[in-house]
Amino acid sequence: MDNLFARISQNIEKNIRISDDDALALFASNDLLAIGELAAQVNRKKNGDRVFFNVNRHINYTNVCVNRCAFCAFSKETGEKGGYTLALKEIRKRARDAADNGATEIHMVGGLHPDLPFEFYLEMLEAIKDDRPRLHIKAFTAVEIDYFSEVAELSIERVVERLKQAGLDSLPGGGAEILGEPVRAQLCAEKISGERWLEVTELVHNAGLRSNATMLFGHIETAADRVDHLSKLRQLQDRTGGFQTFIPLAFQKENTRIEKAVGVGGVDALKTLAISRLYLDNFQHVKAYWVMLGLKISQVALAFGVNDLDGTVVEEQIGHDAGAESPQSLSKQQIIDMIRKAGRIPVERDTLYHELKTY
Ligand code: V47
Ligand code: SF4
Repeated sequence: MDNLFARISQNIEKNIRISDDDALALFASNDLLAIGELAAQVNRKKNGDRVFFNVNRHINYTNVCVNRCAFCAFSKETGEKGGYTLALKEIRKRARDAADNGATEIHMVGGLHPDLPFEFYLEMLEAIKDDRPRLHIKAFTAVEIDYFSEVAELSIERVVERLKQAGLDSLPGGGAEILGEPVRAQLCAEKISGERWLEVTELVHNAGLRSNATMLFGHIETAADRVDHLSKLRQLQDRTGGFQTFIPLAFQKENTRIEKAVGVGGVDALKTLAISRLYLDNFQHVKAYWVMLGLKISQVALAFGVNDLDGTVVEEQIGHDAGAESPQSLSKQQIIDMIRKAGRIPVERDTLYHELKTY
């Protein structure tokens, strides 16, 4: 095992990327601090002592969805109690309020609604941009883009072009789940395949939009599934360079059909973040999404290769419907304090990682 750490450390020095076998060996290792130190070393080289955050607001425009992913506690069938679709007026109001309270980004995703026309999504973007043209709209996962192309009977290229014209600035990283098929079939059989997620993402990058990548972990997947997932992302990033940030999402099990999952403990969370940092040498940023990880683990993650704490969020539904115990929202000051108390330098960024202010 000592050899493993020495070898990886030397490889980092020589910019040799870590192999799948080494990543698997790291997952099998219990030397959390050694893994964390290696990841911190890589992050220090890439990003120094600075930790990014942004001021944003999430808007989940509908929870009505034609899919039934086993891990999702958020979605409802048409007509089911608790199903909702926000009116354009309400979406507009939330975005306006967010901008007036200092937000630079709207993060907007939703279920695959059976009846909404493609124009609805275009109008949402236009309405937000109409009111607050400077707001960056990060919206729609590759899963939604694929669905719009079906609904509108347009190619992916055309869908992306229309969304861009209407105001779409970048894409979040959802819908990736676990990209490898055996697990994906059990998790979300109706969702687009992992291969299609990668294909749509590649087209999005080719159209000049940046996006993020996520990995939903801590349910039924093995370490080998995680490494395979990372490998697929690293290969796509080699081709496009379009990914900005990697975000491992810790599975929340309440109200899901995988309630028996052991869930994600602190050790697994930190190990997964650190190994992701080590493996994804072509990603500039690794984000600890505090909504799913909790505030304390997210703060500790800053010593395990993480350099981004996402944002203020304001109102989160996907994780909280599944039992997440984190708050719904953080103030800018709370995020700054979290970063400072970890001995790091808080930097407010916009969605594309332009630095807005160092605290
Ligand atoms: O794709 C669903 C996940 C994702 C659960 O790009 C769950 O900046 C945990 O992608 N437990 C949506 N996770 C959220 C997402 C995201 C979040 C924050 C920032 C960014 C970004 C992207 O949430 C879904 C799915 O993988 N999810 N259910 C659950 N029970
Ligand atoms: Fe629908 Fe997305 Fe939930 Fe799957 S994860 S059921 S696609 S809202």
